[in-house]
Amino acid sequence: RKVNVVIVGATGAVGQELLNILDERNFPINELKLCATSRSAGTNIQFQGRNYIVEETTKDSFKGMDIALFAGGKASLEFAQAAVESGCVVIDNSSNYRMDPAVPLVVPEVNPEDVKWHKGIIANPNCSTIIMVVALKPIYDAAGIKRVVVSTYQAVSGAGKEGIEELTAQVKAILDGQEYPPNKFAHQIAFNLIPHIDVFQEMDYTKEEWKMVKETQKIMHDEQIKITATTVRVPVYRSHSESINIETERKLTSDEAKAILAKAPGIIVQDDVANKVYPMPLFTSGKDEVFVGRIREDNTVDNGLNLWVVGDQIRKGAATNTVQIAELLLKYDCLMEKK
Ligand code: 2RA
Repeated sequence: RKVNVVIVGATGAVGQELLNILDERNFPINELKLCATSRSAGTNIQFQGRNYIVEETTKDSFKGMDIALFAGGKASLEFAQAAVESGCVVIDNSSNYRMDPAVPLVVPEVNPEDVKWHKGIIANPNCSTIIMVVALKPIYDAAGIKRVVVSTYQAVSGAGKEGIEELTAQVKAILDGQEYPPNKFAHQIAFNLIPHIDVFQEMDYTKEEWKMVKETQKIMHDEQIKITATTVRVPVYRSHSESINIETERKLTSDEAKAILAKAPGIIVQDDVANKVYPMPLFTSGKDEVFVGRIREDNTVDNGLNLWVVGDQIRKGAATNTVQIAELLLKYDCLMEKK
């Protein structure tokens, strides 16, 4: 079956990647519509040899469409309900609906079946959460998880185009002996790292840190997992990295963990320290898998493991995960009646 797809936010980084992934995965599109804010309306975009003119998103943009892919931001607050009323299933990359109990929050390698109970909106989790849960799930299934301590090393592209531009311009300016005051980031990001992503909230944790806690518990259907996170912006263009310490219910040796992770969907194990093989953001960018290495036992607790996990946050952390959810809608035949 071929379906009618509308992308809201088609001109941004995630929107562009959504188009690449729909094309690469040969998603069965009948009609495609590209929408964005009035500022980007009129932009020409090529897709599969055809030219598309980006339209301004309105409440009528969803008539006759089956699936709406929202690239992120505030648009879903304004338009998701109109899309659902038109009989169009929304897959939303923003944080607007993620913690709504009536909205499934889905990572296809972890909780694919949650797609089945959607009532029109399905939320795509935060990028650093997606990358972490893909690696946690096979460990959880094999040995249970009591506690997770995670520190992230997040690329500047997680903060959008301005993040990339600020790093480039600041590096150049500083090498030329010039000043380049921070704008997108709270402090200089060139030759630095910043332990602060998004706003500070309760207990002095950032919103990004709370997302990793709460979204993980919702996706894994387990509010008992204890998670504590420190999220850090680093001067890397693309791919988020995460140092993850896991306390399991039952003992897993590092060899067992390696074997389990190597068989798990969506994961590539890169772990050969004798040959200096481990995942690095420079080499995971542009890929859809989550890369896991430095797999070792934590000998300070009874059942402890350390993992180093890296993934392209614009692909698996956003666009690829969104398109995989759309594929599940077709697989489980759970689109809505068009109105
Ligand atoms: C970041 N998690 O890297 C965000 C993007 N969603 O800033």
